[in-house]
Amino acid sequence: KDVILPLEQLMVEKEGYLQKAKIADGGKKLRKNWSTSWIVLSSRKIEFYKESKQQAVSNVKTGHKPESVDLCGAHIEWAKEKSSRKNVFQITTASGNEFLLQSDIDFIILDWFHAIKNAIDRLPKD
Ligand code: I3P
Repeated sequence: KDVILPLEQLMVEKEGYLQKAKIADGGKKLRKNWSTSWIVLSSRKIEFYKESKQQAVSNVKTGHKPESVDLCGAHIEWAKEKSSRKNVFQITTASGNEFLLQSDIDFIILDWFHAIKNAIDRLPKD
């Protein structure tokens, strides 16, 4: 049986490794726990994989799902005060999930910030 995917889901805009900490779920604060995540940005969502890219690809084949974040109505902002680490920004979703993303390498975090901000700005707000 054929699986038909919306075109936008096929359009990966950026992917790579960042440090990630989810700090709220549906508005409820979570204990901060940084870990490396393989991150895939497409036009209206970000997917967070706990594993390496290779592992993520094989897990997709077996139906294992990454954490998916809807960018419609989301906000992005630098979050210097939320961490002792450098180069941290926060994504807050319309559903009240909050994620911190971080890299020690300045150009990497700047590229990600602008790519995600551009994606959010292109989307309808609701
Ligand atoms: C947290 C851990 C995080 C740290 C956080 C600590 O401790 O050290 O790395 O965040 O600081 O509470 P634990 O592992 O015991 O939960 P940063 O690395 O971002 O500073 P915070 O509570 O000030 O956010």
